[in-house]
Amino acid sequence: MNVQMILTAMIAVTVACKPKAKVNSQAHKPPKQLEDLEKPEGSQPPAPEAPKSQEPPVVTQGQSSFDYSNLNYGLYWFNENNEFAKDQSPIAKNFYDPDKPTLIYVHGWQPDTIRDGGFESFKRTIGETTMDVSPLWKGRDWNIAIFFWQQFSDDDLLTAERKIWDKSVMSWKNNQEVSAPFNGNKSASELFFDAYQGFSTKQNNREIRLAGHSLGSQMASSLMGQILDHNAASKQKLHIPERLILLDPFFSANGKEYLQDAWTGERVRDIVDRIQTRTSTSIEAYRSSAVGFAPVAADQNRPLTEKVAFIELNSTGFLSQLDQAAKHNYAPLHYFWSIDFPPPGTLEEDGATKVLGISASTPLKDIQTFIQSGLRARVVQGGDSASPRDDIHEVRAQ
Ligand SMILES: [Ca+2]
Repeated sequence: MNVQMILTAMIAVTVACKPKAKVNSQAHKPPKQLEDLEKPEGSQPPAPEAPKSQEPPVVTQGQSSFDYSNLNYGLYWFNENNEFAKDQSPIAKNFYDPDKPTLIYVHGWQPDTIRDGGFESFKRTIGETTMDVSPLWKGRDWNIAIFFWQQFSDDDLLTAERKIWDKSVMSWKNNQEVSAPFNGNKSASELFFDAYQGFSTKQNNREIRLAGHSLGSQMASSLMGQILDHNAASKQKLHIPERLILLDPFFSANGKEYLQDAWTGERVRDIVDRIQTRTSTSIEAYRSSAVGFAPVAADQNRPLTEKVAFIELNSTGFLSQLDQAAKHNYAPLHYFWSIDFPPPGTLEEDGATKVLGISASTPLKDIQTFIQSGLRARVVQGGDSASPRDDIHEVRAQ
């Protein structure tokens, strides 16, 4: 099956988000100024109110749709109602709290998304199943964000992939489907780095996960490489995500002139090597379809799967084998949903180490043990339901 056709169908499913009614957020009062609290008794009557400070107002309202007549991209924080607000300070804590652990998700290719007014969110539909996973994470006190770059990635597949690495082809599309050159002089992954740097400098909690779907896996990997480069060159170190999650990643075949003839999957493997040499970041990779690690018209990238905690999800019998688009889209839903259940149980071959299965709720140390043990897993039970609740993983040596 043609990968471009599969991915085209996939996107049509993913981005069918309808704007919903606005929900009033709680009014947010700024903290009292110190001088208000420490005013001595008998002091002068209060002076006329000083002019308002130049600080911008606290963002308390989210949005539930995009205006594609202008260019919008960046890191957007989600509240528990699947509304989102662009990363900026100050922002209400129900969108972003620097003291909380944080999940940052980045989407992939988005053909025709701008024409259709669509976008990804944490409310996802796969086959008969619609699931809003944002309450699962917000209820566990996580910040959750999406890096949106759909006005760049709404392009032909290979150009969208190239924009991740090569600023010379950056253009964006408006709601009239007119493309314009991007004047920011940065690639899509460099824009992602800028957004991450802004986040990292205000973030206190170091429990950070970075998850990318499809081409978004290349975005996430490139970001990791840029963080390592930055930290090697600068005294102002950025937080390094504890966990990198590649969800049905896609790498096109063949060497790229813009990567000095390297394949995109090869470039990501190089970054993975650097991550594993220099950091304690754990890396998970989930395959849910014939698109991810595809052997035809793409790069299967077997050497990558051997370096990370690799989980084969394509025993997803609740979806038709012909519907590879839905299977491709299942990986993010599976990962986000799995935070709601204990780590999956495992069946093990004789002599295998007793390990936990891999999911969003598996502790970091258990994922590291899994990787160090040279194991891989595949779902052998529970594939006839979308929920990860009933999944059993078979674990075996690589
Ligand atoms: Ca299941």
